[in-house]
Amino acid sequence: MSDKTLLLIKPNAIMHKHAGEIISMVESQAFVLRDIKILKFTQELAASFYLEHKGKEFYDRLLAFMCSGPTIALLLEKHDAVSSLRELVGDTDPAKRKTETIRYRFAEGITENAVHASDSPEHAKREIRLIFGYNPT
Ligand code: 3AN
Repeated sequence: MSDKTLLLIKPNAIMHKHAGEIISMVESQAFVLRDIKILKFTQELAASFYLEHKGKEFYDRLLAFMCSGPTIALLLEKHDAVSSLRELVGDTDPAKRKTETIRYRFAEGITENAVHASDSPEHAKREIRLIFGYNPT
């Protein structure tokens, strides 16, 4: 089934002018771009987005980083979009990232990791609603 997911191109990737290359990598894997938005995370939006990480050791660092500059949000569609995009993005753990992934090429560590991709269809729906303000159809 064709479904939708969310990709965030994070502030460090935009600062280093990697947004174009990241979008090219996504397009080359046959994702269809359904919506796009540039935004700057506020503390409130970042806190809602990363609610599940509240209280973790890296939480404050993560929120400060996400609010440090602009982010580009992409609403993407493809067969098995969530798992396909997670594969292209690469692992959370830098040591486990495969060479052909976005994070292998552009992440600068575990927090400043260039991109976010929704990790389940349920989270994709919630995150798309938070960022774009509507429910994906
Ligand atoms: P992913 O984005 O790979 O799904 P999550 O959802 O576990 O990873 O974590 C959300 C974000 O929090 C990560 N993208 C990363 O920026 C940051 N993060 C996760 N784990 C750590 C950690 N151990 N130390 C620092 N930052 C982390």
